Amino acid sequence: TQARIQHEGLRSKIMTAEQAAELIQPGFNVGMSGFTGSGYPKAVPLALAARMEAAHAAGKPFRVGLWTGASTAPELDGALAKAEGISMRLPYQSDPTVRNQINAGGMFYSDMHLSHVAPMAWAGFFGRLNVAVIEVAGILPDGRLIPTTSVGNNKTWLDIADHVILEVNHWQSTGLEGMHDIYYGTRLPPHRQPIMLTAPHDRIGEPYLHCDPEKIIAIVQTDAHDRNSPFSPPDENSRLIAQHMIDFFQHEVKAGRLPANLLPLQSGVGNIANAVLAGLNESPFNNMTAYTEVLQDGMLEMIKSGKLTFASATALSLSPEATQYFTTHLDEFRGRVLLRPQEISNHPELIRRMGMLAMNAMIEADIYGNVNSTHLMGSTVMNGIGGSGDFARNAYISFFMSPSTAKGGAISCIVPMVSHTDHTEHDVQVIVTEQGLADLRGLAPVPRARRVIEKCAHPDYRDALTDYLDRALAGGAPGKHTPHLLQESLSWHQRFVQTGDMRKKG
Ligand code: 0RQ
Repeated sequence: TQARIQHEGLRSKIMTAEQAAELIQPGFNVGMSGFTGSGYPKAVPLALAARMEAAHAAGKPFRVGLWTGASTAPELDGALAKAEGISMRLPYQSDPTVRNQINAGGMFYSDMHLSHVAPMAWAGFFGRLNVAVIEVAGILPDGRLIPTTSVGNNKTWLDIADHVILEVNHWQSTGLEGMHDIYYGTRLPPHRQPIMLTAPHDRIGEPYLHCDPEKIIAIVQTDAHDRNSPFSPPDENSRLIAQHMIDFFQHEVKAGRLPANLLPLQSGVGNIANAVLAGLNESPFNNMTAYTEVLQDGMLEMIKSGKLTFASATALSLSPEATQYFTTHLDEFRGRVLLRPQEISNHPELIRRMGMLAMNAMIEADIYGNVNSTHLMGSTVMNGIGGSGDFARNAYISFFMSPSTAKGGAISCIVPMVSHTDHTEHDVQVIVTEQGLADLRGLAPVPRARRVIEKCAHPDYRDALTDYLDRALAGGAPGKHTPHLLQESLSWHQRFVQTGDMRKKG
């Protein structure tokens, strides 16, 4: 305890998770740490959920507004949702219980660009933040805090919350000290200044979080590991998508449109993203860098092999094996990994300046290149937009990747019109499926559609898509710029909802 909590005055605030949870009242807005299963508080949310369940059993309402960095874990999102204790959730989630409640209409969800959260919270757009619950690795004698495996919105929650509860997690390696870069230079308009970061390895801040000790009302000690989702090896479709991407990069280097070591990489979460990283690790490219949101197994492997010289992120999201390796070989990664607040890791100014290659997964794309990252059949939310919009709109080249079909072929991921739009045709430059890669840069809508159908659609759906476009062009649509048959444009989704298959029978 003495080694982790070096501020003497603060030791008097040590209490149990149950005692700390008593300090959170119904109707509060609570800002918690946590990003993609890393660095979230592990004890107070469970104690809070128990308090909520007891209140509900006694017929008393007990719900809070829950703000985080991004997705957390079953002990946080899962437990609070199970207790029916979340009234409003932002900005990103991927928890099955939370998802079900949102889709059943039992919880409001504000799905936001991750770079927008901190400035909007500062501006007061979400109301008052009553309490922050933040995991740290340690407290220095002067009260500065050592962050853990994610930074997310912690700086902002600590700054704007009325009160702060800290969880000091003894499982988190003290070796993480020095691997963070917390920037305190952001301002609200009209006081904003340029952010002086020009390369992924630049340090512009300091290794610690600040917090006024007067605001700290509780310190809870834990010894619990991060979520650590297991990592599945790439499947055949992911491997094909990765190969298309690498062929494209090689082509672009030859054409002089990309440097030999590429440009800073951003890679989304999931199987496909990991497969592309695995492919890059086997590729001829060297001295690559990453300026990304989440550092997952694939990037760790690239650092280990020396292919990737530096990775900047806001969180780790590693498998149990990779976590084990990372924590026991921290010195290998010191100077090559830096974690930053998400408003900096995802900052449009920096993404545009560095000229990034943004690679994200999608749910579906339409023939014109509009992309849906968040909704199934138009109305059911899956996870959220996360950082994909921050990166896609501002990247040097933005890629969206998906298998061409889902649910055993019953769904085409290339459709006449997307059932929900997260990334408009203007933000989408390259679409990739296992069938091929459609480079849409500089094309008008009709040639874009021809290319998407030819390169990306599954053969089972290609003719139907071409037929749709031909009929729209031939006179079914009043305009020839982006021809659509309005009665038919969402009929594929409607057919799936009714019959379980987008294909016409017979
Ligand atoms: O459902 O498991 O029930 O079959 O959707 O699909 O193939 O497992 O895809 O895990 O890579 O996630 C876009 C959701 C892809 C993710 C998305 C069904 C499919 C399956 C999931 P089942 P997969 P992945 C930075 C970047 C937004 C955030 C982002 C995501 C399930 O990548 O949330 O980019 N992205 N962040 O069967 C209906 C379709 C479908 C479909 C697939 N067209 N219609 N269902 N499915 N296509 C990171 C952060 O921001 C934190």
